[in-house]
Amino acid sequence: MEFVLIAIAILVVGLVAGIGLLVSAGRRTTRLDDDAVAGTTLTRPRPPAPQAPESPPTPHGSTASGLGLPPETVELPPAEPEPGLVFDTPPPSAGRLVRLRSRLARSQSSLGRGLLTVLAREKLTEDDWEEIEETLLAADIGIGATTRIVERLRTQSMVLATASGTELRDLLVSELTGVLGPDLDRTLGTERRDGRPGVVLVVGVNGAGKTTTVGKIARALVGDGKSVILGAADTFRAAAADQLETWGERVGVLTVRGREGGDPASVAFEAVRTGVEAEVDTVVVDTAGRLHTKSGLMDELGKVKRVVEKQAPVTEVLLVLDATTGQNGVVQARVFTEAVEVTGVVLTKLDGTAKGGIVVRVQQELGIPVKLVGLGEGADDLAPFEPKAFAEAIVG
Ligand SMILES: Nc1nc2c(ncn2[C@@H]2O[C@H](COP(=O)(O)OP(=O)(O)OP(=O)(O)O)[C@@H](O)[C@H]2O)c(=O)[nH]1
Ligand SMILES: [Mg+2]
Repeated sequence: MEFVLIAIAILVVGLVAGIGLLVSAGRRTTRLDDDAVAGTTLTRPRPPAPQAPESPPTPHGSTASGLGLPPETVELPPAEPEPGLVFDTPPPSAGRLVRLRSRLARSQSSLGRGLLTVLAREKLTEDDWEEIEETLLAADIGIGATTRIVERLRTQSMVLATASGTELRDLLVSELTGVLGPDLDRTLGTERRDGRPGVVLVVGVNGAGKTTTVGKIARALVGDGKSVILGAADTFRAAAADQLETWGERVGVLTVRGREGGDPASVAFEAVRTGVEAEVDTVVVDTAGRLHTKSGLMDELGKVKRVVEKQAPVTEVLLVLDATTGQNGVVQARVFTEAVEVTGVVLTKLDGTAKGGIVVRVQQELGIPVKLVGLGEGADDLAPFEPKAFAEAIVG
């Protein structure tokens, strides 16, 4: 009996030690230098799982010298996967808008169905045209685009009178697509250029969805077979870096972070430097949305961009906008466009609003293309924006 008890005790101790080892292998943070000015640390991601051949090539290793401090070699993820550790395998980004179209159900019911009901009436009166105009304005499409759509539909009213339900729908989709800027260049600047990684800087007011979007972009890039490094340049709150690191760890992506209150430009610089040395495809940098003063934040963003460009040109500046904030959000956004040269807009939380037309207004008022749309809190609920697929989704 005693033998049996001793044997069980030995087994339990062995098991606990084994689990401990496995957990510590999953998450490792290497502090580059305790006295580093920026307190920058690198969190090593777990290696890619053997069953995910489409995972990005892992960086080869890099030296992380801290800022002006003696270089210290930091090993990035080993080429050989450690057994038992599995990463998420995100789906590729293509075709996501179509897959997520049901998320726009609120917009669908207020815009698509509303318009189709009126357009299907036998003879359209002035009151009907007013109703169409009001429906478009209520969806936040903006006065310019609304006028254009109504005028174009009116000139086609002879056609409308005899059109079938499907024909009406197609007509509406084509008019909406027309005001969504179908010819704008929405390519994301994530590719390597001149032997250096693409650098994506993500800015926006607090709560807009920046960190979530950076995480989702990293996943989408990994899903598309790219290698990625994240920079947690929101040093305003320590939790922000933790949040980002968690996103990265799930897909085996390295996060470069600094200490709370540290210099965001230093962290961004380190992230891009690490990306250059590791020869990754893309470095995505998250920034703070809040500072004590607005001008302080804008100065800081300008500095982050300038400092990063000592390593590699910033290939994309994404402004994250919360679609549910309407006009207010657009006004706030202008401040950012003055501080940094914004090249694309990410419109988040489109799943939470009936005003899908905000895409049109944002583009027209800021003169910057919407490149990505956030359609939920799920890890892969971010889609490249495609005007026709979007128009089809909101018409229903
Ligand atoms: N429904 C929905 N929620 C979203 C979307 N994108 C982000 N969110 C949520 O919005 C909240 C704020 O997102 P964060 O990514 O932390 O926002 P942030 O801009 O980084 O905020 P700060 O770091 O405080 O400036 C989180 O609860 C996200 O889950 C989206 O497309 N749809
Ligand atoms: Mg954040």
